[in-house]
Amino acid sequence: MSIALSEKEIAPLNYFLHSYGPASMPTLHLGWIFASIVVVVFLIVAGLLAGALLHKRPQNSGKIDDADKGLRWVYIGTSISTCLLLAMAVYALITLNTVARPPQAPALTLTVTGYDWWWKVEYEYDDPRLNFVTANEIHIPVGVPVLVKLKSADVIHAFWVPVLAGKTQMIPGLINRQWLQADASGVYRGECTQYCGLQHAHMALEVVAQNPAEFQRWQTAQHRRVALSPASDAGWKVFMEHCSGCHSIRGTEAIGAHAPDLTHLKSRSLIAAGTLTNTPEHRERWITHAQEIKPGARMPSMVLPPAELTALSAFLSTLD
Ligand code: HEC
Ligand SMILES: [Cu+2]
Repeated sequence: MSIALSEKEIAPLNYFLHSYGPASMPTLHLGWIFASIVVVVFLIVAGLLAGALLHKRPQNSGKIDDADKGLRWVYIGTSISTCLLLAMAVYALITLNTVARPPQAPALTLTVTGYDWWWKVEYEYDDPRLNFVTANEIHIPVGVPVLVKLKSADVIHAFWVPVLAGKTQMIPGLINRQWLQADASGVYRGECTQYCGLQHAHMALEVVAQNPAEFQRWQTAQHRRVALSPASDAGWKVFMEHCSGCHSIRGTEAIGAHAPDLTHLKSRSLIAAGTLTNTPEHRERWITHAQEIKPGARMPSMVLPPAELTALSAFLSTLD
């Protein structure tokens, strides 16, 4: 039920056929066992019904014994289905308990906050100087549990990476918890699964599970601060003027807090929560046509003179 993936391969989404970790495997089994029981029960009931319809009822002898015989089957049938339902309830509760907590202490804790319509991802460390923020793309080391604290900045969202774990709501004012673990490296797609407004369908995320060395390399790159030459950089000036009110770049004066952090924008493979691949052309199109690409998104389409757009685009390409 889990096929080996290469580092960059995207895992199949079908969570009824695939599971890539211990937070989702027990529910996959539960789903199949329940589905099988339901089918068997249906076949038995349908068979009995067909039998009753086709069977010619014998002349009623009027004997009290015959009625008793019929009642006996009612008792037997009721007892069997009651026991079966109880067993299913116990199995469901055991499964819930199994997936509620990770089998070992989480190797990493991160906070994911849902916004209309993107995800903020915060990595926190004992030394707060190492903390960093990214968006829409979560990197985790393979084979270890990761605890995800879930928050919302506006309405109710829900965090779901189907082949890694069940879904959990993100409720304003509450911090919910969810753990996930990927047992194969690769890319796992997630979606918001609580209707949250116009662009709910364009609120995807990617979980990138990497072997420890790869993950370490990514983490070190995220810790790095951006080296800027602000005075001379025309693109940086455009950014400060038009973008820094919403977007931040760590270690600079751009500290806008209600839009994706762009410190290492180029390290992400998609932009606008899975809407476009992260190429220079798409970044430019997004800046000038955000409202056509994702109508209602909390970023306006920006009208910039061509020279400014070129400078800005060159500047964004340095954010790796
Ligand atoms: C009014 C606030 C606001 C302004 C001003 C703004 N943005 Fe945005 N930007 C956002 C929001 C909100 C998103 C997330 C949209 C979404 O995915 O739904 C976003 C997304 C982006 C993304 C995609 C990031 C990712 O990882 O998905 C890029 C790149 C970007 N903006 C660049 C810019 C640039 C460059 C400017 C200035 C020319 C700018 N933005 C101005 C609010 C803003
Ligand atoms: Cu949603």
